[in-house]
Amino acid sequence: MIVRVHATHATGDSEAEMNRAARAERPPRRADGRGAAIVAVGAAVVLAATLVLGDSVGAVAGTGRERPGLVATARFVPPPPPTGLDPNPCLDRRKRRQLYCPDLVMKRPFGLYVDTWTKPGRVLLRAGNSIDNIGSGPAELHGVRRKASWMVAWQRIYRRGGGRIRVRTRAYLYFKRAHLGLRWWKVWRAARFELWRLDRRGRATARVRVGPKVSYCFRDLRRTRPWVRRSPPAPVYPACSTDSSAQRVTLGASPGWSDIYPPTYHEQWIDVTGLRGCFAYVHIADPANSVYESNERNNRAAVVVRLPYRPGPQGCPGGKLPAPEGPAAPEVPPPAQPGDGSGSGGAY
Ligand SMILES: [Ca+2]
Ligand SMILES: [Ca+2]
Repeated sequence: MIVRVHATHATGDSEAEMNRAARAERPPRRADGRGAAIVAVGAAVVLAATLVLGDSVGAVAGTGRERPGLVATARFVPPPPPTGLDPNPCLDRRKRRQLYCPDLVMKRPFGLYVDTWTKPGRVLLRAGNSIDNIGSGPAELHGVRRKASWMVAWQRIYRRGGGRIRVRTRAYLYFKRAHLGLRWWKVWRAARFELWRLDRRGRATARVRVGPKVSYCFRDLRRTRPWVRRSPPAPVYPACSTDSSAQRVTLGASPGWSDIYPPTYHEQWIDVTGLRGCFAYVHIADPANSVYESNERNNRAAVVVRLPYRPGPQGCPGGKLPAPEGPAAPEVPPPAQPGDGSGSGGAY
């Protein structure tokens, strides 16, 4: 399968950054138990540093205890890989007949422009994105607080006969600092920006850069496809929560509605410094498969750009991306492992 990229002239918390933070913050394991002492000292240092900076801490690493109304501001450590995953019932012919399943798609990146001031010395190519739900049911995630900055989330899928089911996907909600200088409860790894180099025939040959932004708050911002069946006339999922004391948060995107992020928003860019030639600028919805959908292979959209970027005709062949990698999550749940973030006080 080839995904055609529209030749045209034409939204941070990267996973790499998270992983670096995790490596930096994880204390070395000691057989003599000194690791625990390091954790305690580290937690005290984080708490002190944060208080000095005027921010607040909701949970001290290692205690697992929350203080309502306060929020961790230290660099966070990602949760362990989720275990106990359910299979995707929306890809099961028999089961999906009983369900209203979501189907996320990504609009083509829009509003591209060069930004040389956000990161002095670097060239950022910004673009807006829009995550749309064209399925028959909402993409709804219900998070339950486990750590200061994290919630484990379950997906709710509504039954055609009434009621709903709950499935464990790879979803986590993250209390992320973003636009307006506020923290928002967002879906971690809800989308990803990628830049692919194109050959002379317009075929994508290598992924050369990724953008920093991966967290988005699902919401009903605009009803862009009112013709979609079961599209509610009014928003069901309003603006995302900034409540630092929230213990439960529900995020979602209704059928026919879009969650839209302008190119000016926080981390809506890919660093294209030093690159020349033709590339596909790709936006991917739900790259980690946090949301089970009726179609997992239509989540990408792209435009072709020539770098250094200038608006107008790009003079590049239409791009062809390699086939999607398929569902990001295995359809058969992996065996359970200790340390699952869905348990109480997951170890991170
Ligand atoms: Ca989809
Ligand atoms: Ca998905």
